[in-house]
Amino acid sequence: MERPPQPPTSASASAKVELSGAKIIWECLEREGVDVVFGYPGGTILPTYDAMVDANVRHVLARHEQGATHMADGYSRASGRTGVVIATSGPGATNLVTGLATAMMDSVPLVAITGQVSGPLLGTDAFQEVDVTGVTIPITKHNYLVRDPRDIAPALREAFALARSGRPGPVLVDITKDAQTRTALFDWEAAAPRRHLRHVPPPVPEELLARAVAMIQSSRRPLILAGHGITLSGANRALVEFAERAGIPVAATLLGLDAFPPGHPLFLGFMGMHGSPWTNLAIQEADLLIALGMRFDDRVTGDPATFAPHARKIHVEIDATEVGKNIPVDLALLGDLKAVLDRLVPRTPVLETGPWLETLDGMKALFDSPQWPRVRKGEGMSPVDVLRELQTQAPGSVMVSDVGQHQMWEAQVMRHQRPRTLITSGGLGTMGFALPAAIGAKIACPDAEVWVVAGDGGIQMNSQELMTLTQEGLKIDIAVLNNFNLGMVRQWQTHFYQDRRSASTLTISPDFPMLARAYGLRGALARTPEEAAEAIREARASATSTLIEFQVDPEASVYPLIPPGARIQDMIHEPPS
Ligand SMILES: Cc1ncc(C[n+]2csc(CCOP(=O)(O)OP(=O)(O)O)c2C)c(N)n1
Repeated sequence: MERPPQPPTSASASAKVELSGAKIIWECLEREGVDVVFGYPGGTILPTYDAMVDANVRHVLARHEQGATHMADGYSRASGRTGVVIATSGPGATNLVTGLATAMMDSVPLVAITGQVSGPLLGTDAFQEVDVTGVTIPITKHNYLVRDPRDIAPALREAFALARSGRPGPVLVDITKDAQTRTALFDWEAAAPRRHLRHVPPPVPEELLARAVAMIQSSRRPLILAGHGITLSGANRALVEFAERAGIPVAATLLGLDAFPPGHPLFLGFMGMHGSPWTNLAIQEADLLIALGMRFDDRVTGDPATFAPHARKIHVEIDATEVGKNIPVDLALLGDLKAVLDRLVPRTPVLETGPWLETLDGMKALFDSPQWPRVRKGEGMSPVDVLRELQTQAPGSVMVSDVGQHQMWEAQVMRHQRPRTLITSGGLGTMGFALPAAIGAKIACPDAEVWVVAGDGGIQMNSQELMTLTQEGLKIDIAVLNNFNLGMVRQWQTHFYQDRRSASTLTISPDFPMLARAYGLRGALARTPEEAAEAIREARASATSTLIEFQVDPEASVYPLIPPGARIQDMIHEPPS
């Protein structure tokens, strides 16, 4: 959430002044260009909240620290800036855990600032003491425990630099209460970060680029696998140039779906467990995979031993630890994706991929139709039809989806026209993510039309943030696909547990439209396609945010489905008979 470098604030740029640690925190945030933070106060962070009164930063008071973290995350994903979340010690800090893990898995730059009990109390099991740096080591890029006000500025500056450098991610800075109240000489210049420079790999050697070019040159059936790294590095345009120049088709991961224009003739679409069959079969037929900013996770590969058996693999990746982790590769180009592509594109040969593209067209024709993706013709409204209607009426919206069947249908049906218009928890699969993330996204992009797509299960996980939405005067519309089930769990029970339903039926839920109204939104109910179309029209026309409950077929399942760990060719196309 950084603005361009700011003019000096209360402490002048060059002068070194004695300030409380709390004031130093806000000085640093302002100088980092932060204009909004998401948070929730409490005892050990009170000095910082007190100093906030004089700071020039918007604070969004969430209703739960998890919500605040997802808001900062959504803000970052929608804008490319670093999100900031603030919480108190103990339960406030532990409530950040799911949000930090979500951001870590999806490489989202965040800075979390937590209050901690005063230095003399550390290790005494003091009231609301928890070792949050210990708790968050595996789910942050780095974290700090700051006990001395002199260390606040260096820690925060380094935290911002680390969060956005190399592979982005969350960084937590835990600051004791007495470090916030004591004073120190604030010296912005002297606090400049140095360590983060280690995280940027050196430029790719020319000879490795030449090897990549040779591999591309000799390929007849090349395929690009586009991941989240494309958008994170701003390589969207470079990707289009690369694909067009060489005539290489592009498949996308869930988080790569908005990385490449969906209507482009070279776009093959969604790969992986619920990806389109032709995209997955293309992977199995390819003789060269060029993986760009993606990490071959298990939802993409299925059984790694049988994944892309005929393909040599080039992996362009900024994080060396990802290379060869899940799938062995033949060549790794380590570095910022845009920097690598900018050098690779002019060297890329023009390939004769016509026959390969014709083969792919043939494969696509076998499956693709206006009815794809298929859901059973069952009781009630088809969830896919609801999303098609949303696509027709609100193309180009920022779609923020939760986790479950609706997330997969959203990915299959909606066309994400521009980078940063699909926001979803891909790696951690965090239910309850969408509503707060949408609040952050809307604050980042106030002129965008923003939609939440959630299930009846997930919307209940952070529904308290409906209050934050109204409090901030935001216009966000919410589509709850109510299938009266934890649908994805029910679907797995159907396929993998002989349809024995265990704790997957939501026998009782709140009256969703009434719940929306209780929080100051409009509420609407749609049970038929006609009602759905009308409800979407009315929601878009209204200045007030609307939550629409779409009651959909409880038994609809997402197809295709590659069973976890199975071979791509074992994909299931329809319900068990
Ligand atoms: C926090 C969390 N808890 C549990 C899960 C496991 N899980 C994945 S999908 C799902 C069901 C989601 O149900 P709902 O929100 O109604 O969406 P639907 O699948 O019906 O579209 C569950 C419980 C999860 N992903 N996240």
